[in-house]
Amino acid sequence: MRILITGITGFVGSHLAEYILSLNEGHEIYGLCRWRSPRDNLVNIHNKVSLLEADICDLSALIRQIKTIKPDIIFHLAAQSYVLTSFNSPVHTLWTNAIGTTNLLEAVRIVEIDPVMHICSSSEVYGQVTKEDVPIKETCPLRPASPYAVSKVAEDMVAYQYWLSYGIKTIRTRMFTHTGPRRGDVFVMSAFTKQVAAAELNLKDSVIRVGNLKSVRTFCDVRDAVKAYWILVNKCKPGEVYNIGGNRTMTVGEALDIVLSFSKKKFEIKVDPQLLRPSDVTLQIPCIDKFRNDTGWEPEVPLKETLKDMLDYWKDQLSRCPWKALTVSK
Ligand code: A2R
Repeated sequence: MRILITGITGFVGSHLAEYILSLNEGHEIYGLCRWRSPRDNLVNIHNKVSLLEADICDLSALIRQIKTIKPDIIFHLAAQSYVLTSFNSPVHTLWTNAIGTTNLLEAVRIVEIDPVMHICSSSEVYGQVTKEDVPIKETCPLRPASPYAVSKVAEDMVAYQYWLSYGIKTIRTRMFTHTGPRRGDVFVMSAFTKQVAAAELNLKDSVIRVGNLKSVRTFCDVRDAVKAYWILVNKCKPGEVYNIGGNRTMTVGEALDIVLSFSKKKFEIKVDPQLLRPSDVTLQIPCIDKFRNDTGWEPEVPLKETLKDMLDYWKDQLSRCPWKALTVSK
């Protein structure tokens, strides 16, 4: 099958491409990227995937590449993916996630192909839920609490509307917290593991900068997440929406304690006001019964293993490129 992954150079896209290749089923993988997209995440598979250039904000570029590839399956992962940045760049976030998704759907409609399309919405669409809403079902009201969340509501709804109006076979996921090696270092567990790795390599002091440690999250490993996405396009019905997430619920502070237990160093924990969101979503516990019942998927990777792999990833990155300890990049 011909498979297109938008956002293939990102965190999830690169793991998804690796997973599909590991199945050895002979699928052809195409990825959309921009001319300056970093290729580092594809280092293990760069000669096994075909990269084509298209910014999802450019409809004509999308039409050109969709015509060339004619994919059977599209995983739409390209996005401005960081909630805090969305407060600084709301228009860019809405443009990329809402208009970019509409462009992709339009390109599929205009080129007249009939792929199964996975549309990556987000648990952020539920916003600040009440205790009665937890665990969060797909029927929970949408109360988006950031420009990112609003952009994902739009992405989610436009995908549904293209199914209703044109029969374009979209299936939406609302993935809860997922993490793993290669996660951008602005994301909480990646930021923590990077700081611990840098201190262990004596590249920085033993201070961990943190945001809100009281937020409750249910963690899922990215390698479980991409398996879920693959099962989704193969087993689920178009028009559906699914919550997907892990099964280990704890505060961000408790997850930090696990990371610190890997190290013999003593760390000082310092709250950085810049890491606190203007309106924080603090209670993200999913009900994944619908997806579990429809597919049989279960998260498998233990959180301890995920966090250890992230620490090892950062140790490897920082020992090869020590200057990365000085910067926070995405
Ligand atoms: O920014 P780049 O050039 O490095 O590429 C990123 C891509 N992307 C775009 N691609 C084409 N046109 C655009 N205008 C555009 N803006 C961003 O999306 C990168 O390859 C990918 C995002 O990667 P990450 O930030 O690592 O996100 P992650 O965690 O892989 O998220 C995947 C999906 C997204 O829909 C999130 O909103 C959702 O999962 O949580």
